[in-house]
Amino acid sequence: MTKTALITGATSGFGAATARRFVKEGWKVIVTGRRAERLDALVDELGGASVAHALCFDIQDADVTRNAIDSLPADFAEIDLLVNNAGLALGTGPAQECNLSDWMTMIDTNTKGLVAITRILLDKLIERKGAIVNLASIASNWPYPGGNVYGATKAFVQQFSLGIRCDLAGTGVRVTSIEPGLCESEFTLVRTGGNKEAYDKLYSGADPIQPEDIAESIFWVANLPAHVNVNSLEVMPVSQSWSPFAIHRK
Ligand code: 8X3
Repeated sequence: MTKTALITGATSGFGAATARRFVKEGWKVIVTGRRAERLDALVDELGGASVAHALCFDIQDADVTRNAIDSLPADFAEIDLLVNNAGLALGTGPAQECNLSDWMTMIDTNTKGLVAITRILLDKLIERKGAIVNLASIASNWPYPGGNVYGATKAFVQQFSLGIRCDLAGTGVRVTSIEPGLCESEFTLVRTGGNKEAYDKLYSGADPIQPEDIAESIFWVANLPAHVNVNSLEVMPVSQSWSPFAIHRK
């Protein structure tokens, strides 16, 4: 039986790579995002309307999300896997210099949007003994300067994943938190407000993770035998590790 994955934030990066990975293995995908042209182009690239369906909406609004899910055609209405990838970071500066509206946008998208679509799809996922893969971050686990609200939203995603796994015990639904580290994608351009110089500097000589690496992790997690649940999976490039604690001296 053909399985269907709904992937949020599929217009670039992890989301688009994940859609490609699953379609390659015979899955159908629902790709969601805010940029209709990119979604339509992705659907074409993936093989058209028989294998991919675009849902264009802003995940920050729960009512809009519910309407979008309700609009799914019958052949895309049964969902086996939810990949909660939509999310963003805005800013790299210290908290005392941050813009409050950037913080609210991250909270609305990374936590409230993710919670809303998860709740809206839970009955369908339980019906199919499906799976949820949530994109958290190494920022869920490790604080770093400038991570402030972004890291807090990703810690929420990780804890929400573990929490709903408790509630879903006995349903057969699997839940995983994936925690990527330095990855080369549009994510960094968004975070730096389109600063290509900062983007190039961050990745220079770092051999970062590519979106396809995370798509591979998601595919692996979602295709393990039904009795296996990966709770959390932290993935860094080999070039990334930890520094000593900072000590401010007088
Ligand atoms: C993205 C990875 O290192 O920018 O979540 O926090 S990092």
